[in-house]
Amino acid sequence: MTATAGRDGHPGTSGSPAGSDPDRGAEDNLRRRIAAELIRTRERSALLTDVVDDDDLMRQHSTIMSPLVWDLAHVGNQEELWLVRDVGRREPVRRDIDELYDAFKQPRKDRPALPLLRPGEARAYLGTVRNKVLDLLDQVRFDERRLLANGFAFGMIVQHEQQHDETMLATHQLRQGPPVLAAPPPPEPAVAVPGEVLVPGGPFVLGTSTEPWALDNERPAHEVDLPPFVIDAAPVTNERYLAFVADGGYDEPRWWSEAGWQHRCAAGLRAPMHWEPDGSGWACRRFGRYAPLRPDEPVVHVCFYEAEAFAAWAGRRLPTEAEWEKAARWDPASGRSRRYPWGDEDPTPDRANLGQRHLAPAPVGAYPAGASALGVHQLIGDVWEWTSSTFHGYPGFVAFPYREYSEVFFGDGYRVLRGGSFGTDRSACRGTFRNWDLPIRRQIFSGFRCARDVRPGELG
Ligand code: AVJ
Ligand code: FE
Repeated sequence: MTATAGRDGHPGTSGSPAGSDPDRGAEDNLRRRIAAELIRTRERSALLTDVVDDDDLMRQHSTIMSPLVWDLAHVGNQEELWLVRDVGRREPVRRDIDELYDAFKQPRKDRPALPLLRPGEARAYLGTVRNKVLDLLDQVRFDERRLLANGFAFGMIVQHEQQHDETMLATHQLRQGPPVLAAPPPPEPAVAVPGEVLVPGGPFVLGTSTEPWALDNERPAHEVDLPPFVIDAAPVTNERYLAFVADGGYDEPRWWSEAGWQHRCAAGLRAPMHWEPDGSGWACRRFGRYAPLRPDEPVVHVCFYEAEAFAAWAGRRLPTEAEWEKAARWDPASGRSRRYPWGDEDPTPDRANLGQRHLAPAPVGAYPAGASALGVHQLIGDVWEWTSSTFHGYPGFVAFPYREYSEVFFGDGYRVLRGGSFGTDRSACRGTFRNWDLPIRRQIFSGFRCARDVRPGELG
């Protein structure tokens, strides 16, 4: 959403949060922006579920994914729990279905066997909940509770629905059968992108305490001092990844971590997910269509272990999430951390490949307007980028508003991904946004870029 720019690390320039402004006009403006975001988001959920028939919606396309109709009703149930019941203090619409749509109570593999709402019932349920929400949005006072400050509860629900929309898009990619989704191709490269960028050592501000709709795991802002490092100016492309495959990288245990090699063998990995042998080379299947691999496109559908092995083969490593964020947000001219690589303004179509506007990552060089102050390209959009970091709370972390969003996933089991993919909505990514998944997962739109330490003498 268009929110007041957070200016972390510069107390003197903190924007005044629109929602806490006692002025009625500012509150109405926030209401209008929230309603527009809710409606825009629901259009996406509808598109993703209207393009297939009822049987297809009820079916499980992969045991690691939910039936699409589960995601749909779950989105409505979260909206009911947080906005109708908690924020609006209204009577439950369907208390009887809470358990069915509780992700912690229902393992994914069991979801198709549950007595789920049929597609027509699910759509009607979402409509009933949404009408109540739009009604209560008109009456809500944003200064009443912390949960409502700057419209946070609504922003959290918008981001939740958009995250499930991205998950539904990944389910579409796993679906068998003819294509049902279409979009224009991403833009062509407009500039040549250098190989690597040097990021000077020194402190910078990581995370945020001011971004109005930032989730709990992005908070609080805190200073981190990093030694200098070098990071790829663009995500690793199919061309570079193909060289690793062709060099026998998948058959050489020395490039893989112990856990990575074990997984490579158990899962029989030979190439990224959705790559298919094509004569002597490879093609890829994307939303039901076959296409040759485009060399200058970021590689997508690799797991953390594959990213880690490529980096070792290339004589590099994955960046930590702090390194990724410094490359993305740190502005050497001001010393300040910006909301996005290009500055504090919200994403626009010329800055980043987001929101399912295109159904593929864009070739390297297609988004010069999205480059960071240091000249690092395509950090936001295209592909989620694996980092070497495990998922933990920042110093001073406080779960808000519920432990189950982030805190229960803290630990060494998950790896952090940054930046968002072509399937991520602009409301659900920013310079501070943290995604996480198991290191074996690759049905998500995941790629990576490499980093390395500075070589002796390189700093001049
Ligand atoms: C942040 C993408 C890992 O999909 O599991 C959705 C988001 N949390 N419903 C997920 C989420 C609750 C979450 N990720
Ligand atoms: Fe959810």
